[in-house]
Amino acid sequence: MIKYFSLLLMALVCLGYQKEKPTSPTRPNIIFIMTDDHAYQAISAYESKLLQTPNIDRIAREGMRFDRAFVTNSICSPSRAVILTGKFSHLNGLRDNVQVFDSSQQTFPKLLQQAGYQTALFGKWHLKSTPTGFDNWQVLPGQGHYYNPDFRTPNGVVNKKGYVTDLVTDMTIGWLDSLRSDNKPFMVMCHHKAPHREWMPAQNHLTDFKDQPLPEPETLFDSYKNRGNAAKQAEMRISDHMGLTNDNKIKPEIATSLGKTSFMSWYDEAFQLNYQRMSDTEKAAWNAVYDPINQDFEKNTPSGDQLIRWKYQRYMQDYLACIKSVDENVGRLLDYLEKSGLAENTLVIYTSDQGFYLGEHGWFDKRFMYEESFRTPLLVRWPGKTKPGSVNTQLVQNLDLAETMLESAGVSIPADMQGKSLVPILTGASVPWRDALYYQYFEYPGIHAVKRHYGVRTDRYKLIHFYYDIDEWEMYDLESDPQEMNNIYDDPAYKKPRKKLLKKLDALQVQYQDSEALRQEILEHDLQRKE
Ligand code: SGN
Ligand code: CA
Repeated sequence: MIKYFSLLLMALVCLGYQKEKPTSPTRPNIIFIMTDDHAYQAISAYESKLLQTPNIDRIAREGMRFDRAFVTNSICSPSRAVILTGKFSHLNGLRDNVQVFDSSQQTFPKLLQQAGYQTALFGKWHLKSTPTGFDNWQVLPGQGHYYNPDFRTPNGVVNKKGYVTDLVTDMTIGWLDSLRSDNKPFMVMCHHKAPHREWMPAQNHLTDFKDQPLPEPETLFDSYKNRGNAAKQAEMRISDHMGLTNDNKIKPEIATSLGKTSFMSWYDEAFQLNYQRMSDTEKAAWNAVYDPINQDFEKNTPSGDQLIRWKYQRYMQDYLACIKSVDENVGRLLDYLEKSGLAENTLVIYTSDQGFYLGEHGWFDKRFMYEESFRTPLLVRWPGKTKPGSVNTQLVQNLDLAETMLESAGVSIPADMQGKSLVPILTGASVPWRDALYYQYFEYPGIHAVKRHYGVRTDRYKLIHFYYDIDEWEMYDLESDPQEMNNIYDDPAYKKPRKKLLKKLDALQVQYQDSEALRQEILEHDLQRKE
């Protein structure tokens, strides 16, 4: 009897113990903030010469700044598909902005959802298919609009009044607020349209950079000497391919009367359509700023190098003003986390879908494996886990983000994901890390005419192969030539590192299951599609 009694007692003690013990350690919430085309050169945490971004910088100050964060394919839809799947473009099936994402495949939001996370997505999506893996979503159709945009929702398209960056943040905060009584962890993707082309600033930032001359990059007048044909033939030069109307906000009638017609005539119409989205009050505030710019332009009619300089300044004034709204809204979101008591247990990630040229090499846009577009900003705050103010210089990629979020949530990483979780880096553990990155770009023929290429980047060197209608190799010594002005592929002095890079490239293609045959197959498929 005593024996049974003591057994019962033991069982009760065990039960009681189990009741008190949490079923699992507290899982962090995750806020993933991603901008569109936000260059690291335009974030003050990265020592920008162009503007201050105090709120974005807060994430770096209170967390970790990654100085060597890159993408696998520097263009919007593919980057988003890589982030969702943790797989390179040739495996997740979304290689360019034209294709439709197969949203029936495995993604990290789905895995988090299955593990009990509440998930949501607000803002830019650009994957065409219906978002899956989210309890709640409201996304911009295609590129979306800056003023009074439409949103696709599970219940159809709705129009919202306001400025897109504010609205996307409102939705994110609104959703977080609706979860307050719930004790399930959450993951929300807050995807801004800004600062994507056509760079339309919000009403409260219209004049932020108006009278402030911005420093020009050293390579604004690049002649592409010592580079291959890909750089020479790309159509993304501020001089020749940036539109005076849609991009620089010169009224089509003024541009036409001065004989400065757009590189692509539909830019003029796009400008009108964007302008017409504004309310009368918004238009009046807009005109008060842009009419004098138009009048000055008409009076001074800059040409030659002066016109390039003028276009660069105009471009930067609008681009940076769009970022000011992003920064302000990142501040709103961080303040909300603070006030609601969520900050302590929330992992905050800030990144962009890729980098961007801010006049370097005379360009805007992205796509190339050259540093400005290959690199992307990456700032992470994880209270109690990541040492405030830390800086990391390891080679990391957007391919690693799905794995990172899964591991932080205690969810196992599927074997077919191809990146590496950044959790050990974030928590200060020392782990063996990769010594090279793989890159691929497919959208050619296509807008901006950047040729198909792939390549490898190590700590010091970069090797790129441009293919399809050319067969050219480029190699750069990033230590002696950080601006990538001098292709050393055929330089006998670099024979040894070149050989090593070629070998590394082969190894990475095997590791990531990419191959010459697959590229050929993809090429044939894409060309057929374009006919
Ligand atoms: C639009 C832009 C391009 C840009 C692509 C892709 N032209 O077509 O300049 O490269 O989007 O951008 S625009 O005049 O319509 O703005 S991405 O970020 O979605 O990949
Ligand atoms: Ca983009």
